[in-house]
Amino acid sequence: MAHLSILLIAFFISFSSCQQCEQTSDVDRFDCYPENGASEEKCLARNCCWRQPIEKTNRTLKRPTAFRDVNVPYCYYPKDFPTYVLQSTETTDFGQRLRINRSQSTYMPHDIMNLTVDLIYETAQRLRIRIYDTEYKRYEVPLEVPIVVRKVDQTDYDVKVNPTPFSLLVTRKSTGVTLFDSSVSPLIFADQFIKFSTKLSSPLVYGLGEHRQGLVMNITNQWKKLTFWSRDFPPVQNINLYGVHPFHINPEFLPGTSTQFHGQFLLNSNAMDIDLQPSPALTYTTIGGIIDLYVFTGPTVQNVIQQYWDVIGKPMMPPHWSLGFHLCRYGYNSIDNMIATIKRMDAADFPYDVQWTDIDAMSLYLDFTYDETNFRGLPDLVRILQASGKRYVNIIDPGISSVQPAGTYIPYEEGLKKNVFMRKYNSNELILGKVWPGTTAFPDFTHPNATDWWTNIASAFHDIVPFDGMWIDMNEPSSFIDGSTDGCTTNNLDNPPFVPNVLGGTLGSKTLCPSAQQYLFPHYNLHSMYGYFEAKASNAALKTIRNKRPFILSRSTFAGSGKFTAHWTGDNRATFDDMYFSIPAILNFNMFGITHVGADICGFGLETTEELCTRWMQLGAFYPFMRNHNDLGQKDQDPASFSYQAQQSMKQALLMRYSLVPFWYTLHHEAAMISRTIVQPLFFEFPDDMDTYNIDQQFIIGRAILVSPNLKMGTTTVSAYFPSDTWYEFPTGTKVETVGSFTTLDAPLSKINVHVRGGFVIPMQIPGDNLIIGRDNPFTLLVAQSQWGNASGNLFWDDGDSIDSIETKTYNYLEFSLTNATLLTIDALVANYKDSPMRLALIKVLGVDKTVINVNVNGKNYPNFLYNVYDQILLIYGLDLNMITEPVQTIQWTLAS
Ligand code: MIG
Repeated sequence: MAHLSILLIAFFISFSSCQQCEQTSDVDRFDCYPENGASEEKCLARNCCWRQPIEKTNRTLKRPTAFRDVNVPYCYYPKDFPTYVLQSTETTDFGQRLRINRSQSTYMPHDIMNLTVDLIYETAQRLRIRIYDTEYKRYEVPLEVPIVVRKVDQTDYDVKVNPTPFSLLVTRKSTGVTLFDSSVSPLIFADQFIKFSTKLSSPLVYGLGEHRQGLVMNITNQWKKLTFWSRDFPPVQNINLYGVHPFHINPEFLPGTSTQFHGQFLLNSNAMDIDLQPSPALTYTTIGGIIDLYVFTGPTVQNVIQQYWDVIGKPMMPPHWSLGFHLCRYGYNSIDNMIATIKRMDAADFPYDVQWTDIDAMSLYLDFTYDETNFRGLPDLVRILQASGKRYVNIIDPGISSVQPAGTYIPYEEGLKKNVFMRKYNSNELILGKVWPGTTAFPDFTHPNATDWWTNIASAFHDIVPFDGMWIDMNEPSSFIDGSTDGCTTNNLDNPPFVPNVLGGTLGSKTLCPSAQQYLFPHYNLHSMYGYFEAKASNAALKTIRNKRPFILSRSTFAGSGKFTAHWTGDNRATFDDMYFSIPAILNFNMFGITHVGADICGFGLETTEELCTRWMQLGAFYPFMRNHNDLGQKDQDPASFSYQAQQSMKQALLMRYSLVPFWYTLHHEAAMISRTIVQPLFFEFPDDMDTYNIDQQFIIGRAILVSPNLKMGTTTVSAYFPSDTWYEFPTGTKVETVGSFTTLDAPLSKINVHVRGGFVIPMQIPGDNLIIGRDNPFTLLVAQSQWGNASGNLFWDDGDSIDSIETKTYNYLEFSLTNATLLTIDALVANYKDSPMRLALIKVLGVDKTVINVNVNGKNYPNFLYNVYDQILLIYGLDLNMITEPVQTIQWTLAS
């Protein structure tokens, strides 16, 4: 009987909401049953619509299956699905405060019936929408974001509130384009289930990391689910990975106008799914916190990035030495192997700056120890390296062994005393996991004592092994077991009513129980920020210990981590495919404000080949962060381990990198000061060229250097796209003839194709064996003329690793400008750093289409120049100009008429 009445009710509901289920197109269905095992009964029990897709499609349709496949949902929200209605509107200093409520609850437990919506008009280009429980304070992400109490008068956006059912519409004032529109699906706000959607303005979406995927998510014909919950797993597609960055960029294509861009950032650290569908639309489903959504109106893509970084913080300025080549591997296994590697690198004359060690150099995998048997003499070796201008970085994992004999392991014992370890739910006992050293406790880096404790134990080790930077691995945090040595509880933190599509199916998969206690909030909320807080503490520790600009490399990151750390893309493999995926990854991390980023060159897992490693060293020479790293058990892959011929190709790429370090360093300064990406996709610079939107096998460094690596095994050409502009080959300087299309370039194994864009002056330096040795080497300028005969550039230079050189203005800042195709000026706008001679030895001017008949330097005739009529290159050599003694210097030449 009861059974029958349930069926009748279900029938009645589906019948009565028939019209509400009408839909002209499948793509506008918003999934009401994303979990496994959807069925008609379960769907109807949620008051949702259950229908076969209407469109005949050759896609696999979403049927109830054992795994979550992503496609047209059978189960979707009817138009009248109960949701919130507007109760009141109040004008406030920051904008508007709305009260909304709902009278009917949903299928999720603990709906929050009364919500407050704050519309904060923070800047003319930045709107913040906060939706939260009117009565009880909920968890909010402990990220320091700007607090705006007074609205701006003029905004580039308009906000409209729809009262019943409640929804928000944000449009761009100038064009009317939709920037946010939540009317497409009902808002659900339950204690552990928050879901809302927005219409997108185009089906091209960028960002939403960390995931392994191509640069553009084109959802024209695609449903896509992205999951956010930091996770240690070798990067593969369609799973949650090490970091969490719920930020995306969406271009707005309007016929007859230049492309504009907007972005959104959901400030939420709980486990989350973001679904994309062809309408085009985006759905956020998060299981905690509040809705704290930023809308950035650009209108250029770099404006969107600036507006995002204004919220999360700008990237750190890295030390100069960290721009050099880094060499690492897991499994030197002994100091002898490591010394052998260093020696062959030096003997083969590779420029290189930083030597690393992995966990095999630890004693029993204990943090802040070294193996005094197999790595006997490590402290001396580090000092020897440092004496020759090299640096040393070692690895630290967060798990602190809790099972060492009493009195033998200070990091643990001090940590206990200072109360810094995470605890079990509702208990004073530590929560323990298992990592390399066996059973471990996990520091809670949000604890007020944690940074001091971390600094002290790192400092004590630094007294023994004077490391220069810290590599923080395994900080998702990763554990070899699920939950803890005692499993997890059955409470609603460990077993929420809805679990996003996380790898392993549960939140505690290969990490700690979400119910674990941290000082600020339960791990349930802070899990994805573990690496963020560890990076913050490590950055502070290094500042204290070395009193120099810190270098941290973190695997797990969250929005804002770039303030503290560099990043690498984790455990990739030695395949050509992995090499390709590194490009969208470094471009994405630049958008996320973690500009100092690279992938393990030559591949971490699997055995590399000479061809792959050569190609990858060539590509990696143009990553912001360049490190060759290898897994335990794989054969050596340092450049010196290959054939003489391969070495020459790798060396060529390294010399290209080292010669460009002044340019890189200046880009980092710009990133840190004015929020610009260091490397960027082509469409950032050529937004009106539709051919650029899908390009992710090439990228641009700064605004000026186009890198077109050969990513295909066994090939000797590459198909490269040259946006319509002037391009010159680097370093030769010859002009590219065909632009505005794909061109086939020669790309034998000995060559990586790199081109300089007309209109830019690139500051360069003659490379030394490492960046310390080469620091005072002469500079050179590469002047790439635009078609109008002008070019500009700049150079930031300081001592390379002071903490406060920017604040104290102890730096030099030069501007270069070419005008009239004949006059180059060097303007030392700031010249406060005098410890290093900034001698200019050579100027190379590209695109000089008339014979040069004489050259003048600072008003005096200068005889040392060569004009190459065939390649149209002017070389002014043998200079010895001190670029910072005079405020302005001029180099002028006369062209034959
Ligand atoms: O469980 O320290 O991503 O770079 O070599 C593996 C050993 C732990 C993972 C890192 C990798 C590192 C490795 N680590």
